[in-house]
Amino acid sequence: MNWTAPDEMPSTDVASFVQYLQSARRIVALLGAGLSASSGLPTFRGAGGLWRTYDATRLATPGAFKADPGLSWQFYSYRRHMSLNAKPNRAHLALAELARRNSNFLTLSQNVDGLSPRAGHPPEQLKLLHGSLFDVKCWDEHGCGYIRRNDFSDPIVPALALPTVDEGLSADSQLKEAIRKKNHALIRGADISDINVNIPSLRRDDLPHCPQCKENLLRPGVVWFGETLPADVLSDVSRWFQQPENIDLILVIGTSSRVYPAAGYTEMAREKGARVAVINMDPGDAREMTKHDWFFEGDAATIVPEILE
Ligand code: BV8
Repeated sequence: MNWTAPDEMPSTDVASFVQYLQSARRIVALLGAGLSASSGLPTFRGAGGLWRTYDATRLATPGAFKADPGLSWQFYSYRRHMSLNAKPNRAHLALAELARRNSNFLTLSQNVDGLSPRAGHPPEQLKLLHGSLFDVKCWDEHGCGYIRRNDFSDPIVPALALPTVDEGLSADSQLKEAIRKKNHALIRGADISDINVNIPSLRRDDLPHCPQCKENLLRPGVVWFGETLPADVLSDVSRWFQQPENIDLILVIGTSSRVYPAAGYTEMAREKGARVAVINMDPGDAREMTKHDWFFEGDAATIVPEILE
């Protein structure tokens, strides 16, 4: 990890950043879960974060889906539900505005919550590195190639409904009760494995099925650990980085920069001449990042509109 040597502490001076931003032409932003924290969505590693309450490698992998598609779908259905009920915050809106103002600005988002698209970010300048909760696609190594946008059904199938507590238990009370307990654990942020109820996985027939090939399940259109990022996204991003012109600035917003290859784009931008501005709630996380020129500590939803407008 390249530390910023003490005598080269990053600047916290907004005026110098704003002055530089005015002259910057090619700008890239790398976004993480911290950008959506103020919209009420939990981050991954932070207090109460999704990773703290479950082991991401247990849930955000193909193996987890194969092992228990019902558990995986409940995890993603719960996050779809939360994201659909969240709103883009002022940082999402400011980044969309910057993209409209500057066609040489590219946003690389690790977030799957759909908030940047809903903020009106020009789609051709927004690359969703890890896919989206609101795409569904045919599941299996080969699959039939079916992929569709689905940001309208919550839940995507009745079995994934978050049952209300006072709901009467119907004939399949065992299943409903189990789902209720598991979902309340999810909502409480408890670790699912802590529940000492032997929760039967959802019946395969109750899970979303591919309408095209009819036999495979549908899966969430996110990139799991161990999966490569979407080929079209990777080639668009590398084409942008390979343009001969230097990059003037990278904004690293609300990310712990621990997941690769996404986190590697900061160093790549620096190697193309970019100056680095980090916006993060945690100076500790910022210190572990590659050498940076500005560090603005605090909530992205407050800082980003201030420094971009
Ligand atoms: C791959 C979708 C090829 C699913 C996610 C080197 C090169 C290549 C690969 C690897 C490598 N080293 C290791 C790997 C493997 C792996 C990896 O990176 N592992 C990590 C754990 C070390 N990478 C992969 O598997 C990738 N695939 O490389 O393919 C390949 C294939 C096989 C083998 C090797 C290579 C695919 C990774 C994609 C995983 N999918 N999401 C889902 O969401 O369920 S990752 C997911 O977690 C997010 O998308 C995001 O990327 C990551 C979480 O990071 P953050 O967004 O940064 O969130 P976090 O909570 O960590 O931090 C929040 C930050 O915000 C904190 O700093 C906090 O202080 C700050 N903050 C909080 N509140 C605020 C705030 N800041 C401002 N304001 C606030 N209010």
